[in-house]
Amino acid sequence: MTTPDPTDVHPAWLPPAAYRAVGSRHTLVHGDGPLVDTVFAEVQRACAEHGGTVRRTGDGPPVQLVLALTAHRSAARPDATPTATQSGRTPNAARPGSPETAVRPGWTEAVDPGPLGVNVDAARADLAAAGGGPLGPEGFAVVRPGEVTVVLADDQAGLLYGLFQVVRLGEAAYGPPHPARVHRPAMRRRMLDHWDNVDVHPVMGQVERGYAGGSIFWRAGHPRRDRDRVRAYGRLLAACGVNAVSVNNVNVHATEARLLTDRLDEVAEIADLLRPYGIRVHLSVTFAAPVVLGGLPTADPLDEAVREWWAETTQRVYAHIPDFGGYVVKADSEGQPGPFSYGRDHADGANLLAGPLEPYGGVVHWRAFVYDHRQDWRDRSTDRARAAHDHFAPLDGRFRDNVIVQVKHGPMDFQTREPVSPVIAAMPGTRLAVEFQVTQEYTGQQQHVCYLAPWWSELLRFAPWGDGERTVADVAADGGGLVAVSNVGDDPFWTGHPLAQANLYAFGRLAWDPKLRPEAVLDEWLDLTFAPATSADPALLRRTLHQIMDDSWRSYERYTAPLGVGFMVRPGHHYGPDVDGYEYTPWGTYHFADRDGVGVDRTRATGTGFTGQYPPPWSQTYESLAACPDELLLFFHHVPYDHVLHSGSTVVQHIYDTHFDGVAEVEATCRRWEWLAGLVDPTVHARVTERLAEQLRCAQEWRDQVNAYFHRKSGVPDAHGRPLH
Ligand code: GCV
Repeated sequence: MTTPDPTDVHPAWLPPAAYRAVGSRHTLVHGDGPLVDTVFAEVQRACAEHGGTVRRTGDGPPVQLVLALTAHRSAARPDATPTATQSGRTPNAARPGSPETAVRPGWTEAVDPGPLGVNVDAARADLAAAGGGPLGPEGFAVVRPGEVTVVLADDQAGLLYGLFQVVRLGEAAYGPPHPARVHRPAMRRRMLDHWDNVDVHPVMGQVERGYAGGSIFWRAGHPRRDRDRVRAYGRLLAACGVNAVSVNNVNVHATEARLLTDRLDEVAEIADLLRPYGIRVHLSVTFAAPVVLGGLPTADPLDEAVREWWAETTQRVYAHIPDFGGYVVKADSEGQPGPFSYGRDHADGANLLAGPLEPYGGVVHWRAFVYDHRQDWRDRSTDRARAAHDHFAPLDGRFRDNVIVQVKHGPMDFQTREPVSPVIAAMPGTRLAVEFQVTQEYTGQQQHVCYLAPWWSELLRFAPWGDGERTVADVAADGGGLVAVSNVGDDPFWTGHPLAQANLYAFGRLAWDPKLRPEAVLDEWLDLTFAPATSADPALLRRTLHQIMDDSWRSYERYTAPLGVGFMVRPGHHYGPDVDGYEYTPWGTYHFADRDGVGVDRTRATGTGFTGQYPPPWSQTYESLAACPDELLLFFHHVPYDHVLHSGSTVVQHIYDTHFDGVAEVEATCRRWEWLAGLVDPTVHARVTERLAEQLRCAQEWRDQVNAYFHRKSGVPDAHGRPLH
C-alpha cells in the first residue's frame, strides 16, 4: 500500500519532520499482514524523506530498528478486553461465557526465537524475563538490549502502535540500552463519533456541531470519495491510538438512515480506507429502521418480524463489512424514535439490536442521553440532570453482553464544568462507555483556544466511590471504553482552529492511557506537530504554547458561565453569551437567578434530590453547602449573592473577578501568540491570529453580559470599582 499524502491539508501531528529519527535509520519490519504492510509503508515513506532504508527480510546491512511480530498471536478477537490479570483490575461486567473471559495462551508459549537476528532474540528474552506476558491484541513492547531498538507485538495492530511510539520518541528511541517497556491500551475501544450528515441539514448543516467546515465523508447528499483525506485521517487517528469511528450523526435523518441498507457501500468504502490503520467502522442507525426502511408497520422490539428484519439487515452489513464494529443508537432522545413508543424500555431496545450483532463480534453503543426536552420551566420538580440515572440505573443487569451503554461524562450536556454523571457509578452489571466531546460545542466552537485534556484528565481520575477507589477511567476500561464526538471536518487544518488538533490527539492518548498528564500529552503533540529540529527557537515555542494552552480551559471557564451553573449560551447554535437564553425554555437548563441569588437546588433536603443519585462520599459532599466544591456550587445549590466561597470571595464578587481575569488571560494569549510569528508556519500563525481576535471579542462580550446581568440582578457593585455596564 502507499501512504496517503493529501496536499490540501495540514499534516497535523504527522509532518515528515516527525519521522526524521525513524526515517534516517536502517529498519527491519518482520511479519505479515495488512497492518504490517502499513507499518512498512510508513517507514518506507520516512526513509524516502530522510535517507534511511527499510527491508522485510533478515538479510542485509545492520539495522538500528526492528519492528517484529512475536510468534504469538492473540487468541482474542479485536473486541475482547484485556483479562483481569492483564489489566490488574477487577472487571465490573465480565460474565461467564462472555468474550471478555476468554482464556488465552500464556506468554511462555509465545517466546519463539524465530529466524531474526540476535538483538531480537535478546529483546524477546528481556521481555520474557521482565514477565512481559502476552502483549494482547494491541499491545507492544519497546526494548533496547544493545545498539538496536526492537519493537515487539503479538498482533499487527500492536506493531502499528509500536511504530507510532517510536515516532513519538524521536531520537530518544535510540539512546542508552533499556529493558522491555510494555505498552497496552487501558481502554479496549477508543472511539470517535462523527456527527456528520449525508444531506445538508437545514438547521444543523453538513456536520451537526461541526466547527471545521464540511464532512470529510459526505458533501450535499453524496459521498465525497476523497480517499486520501480519509486515509490521512485514519493515519492520524492510529498515531494517537483511536481504533473505532462511527461515521454518521446520532440524529439519523431520512437519507442517513439508508446507510444501513441501500447506501451501505458508502460505509464499506470508508471501512476499507480506515482498516489499514486498525480502525473499525460503526454506524448510527435509527430505531425506526424497520418502519422507515423495511416497510414494517412497527419497530416494536418484541415483534418477531422486527427481530427478523434486524437479523437479515445485520447479516447483509457483515457480508459487506466483515469487521463492522456495530451500531450506535440515540433513542427516545431529542425527538429520535425509540422503544418508549411501544411501551418497552431501553434494555428491550438495545438487546433487539445486540442479538444479531453478537455472532459477528459487533456491539451496540446505546446512548444514555435520554431526558425530557419538552419540560415546563415552571415545574421545579423535573430535573434534567436526574434523567439518565432515572431511566438507566433500574435496567442494570438487563443488557446483553454486547450492549455498551454510552454515558455522557456529565449529567447535562458537555458543559465547561459539570460533575461526573452518577450513572457511571450506578450500573456495575453493565458495560459502560464514557462519552466526551472533542468538538467544542460549549467550549468555544474552535474559535477559542481551549485545550480540553486537563478537563478530561480530571474526569477520568475522578473516583465516584471516594479517594483510593475505582475511577471513571477504571469503569470505562473494564466496560466499553472511551468515546468522543470528533472535531474534524474538511477544513485545511482539520479542526478549524489549528490548536484544536491537540484536543483530538489528546483524546486518543488519554483513551490509551488515562494516567498521562495533560501537559505531557501536550508536549508530545507539540514535538510532533512543530518538530523542534525545524524551529529557530524550539524552547520559546514550547514554553509559549504551554502558557497559551495549559490553562486555556480554565480561562474559558472564567469568562463564561460561573461556578458550574452551565449554559447561558445563545440558544440553538450555542455560541456566545445569553444569560437567560435558555431560562424560560423547555430544555431543562436553568440557573434560576433572581434578585436574591442564583443556582439550582439539587439537594435531597430541599431540592430535586439529584445528590442522592451519587454513592457516598459524593452524595454527602454535594448535598452539603459547606462541603460542595466551589467550582460546582451553583450546579448543586441555590445561594444568595453574598454567600462566601471556600476561596473567601462572595459569589457575586467571584463572578466579577473571574470574568475580568478570564479576559485578561485571553489578552495575554494574544500577545504571546504574536511572539510566535516566524516560529510557526505562517498559514497556521495567520489562522490562529484571526481566531484569537474573535476569541477576545467574544470573551469581552461574555464578561460584560455576565457581569452586567449579575450587577443588575443583585445590585452589588464591584469591590474594585470596575465598569459593570
Ligand atoms: C447530536 C446536544 C447537542 C445536539 C446533539 C445532542 C446529543 O443536545 O446540542 O446537537 O445531537 O447533544 O448528544 O445527542
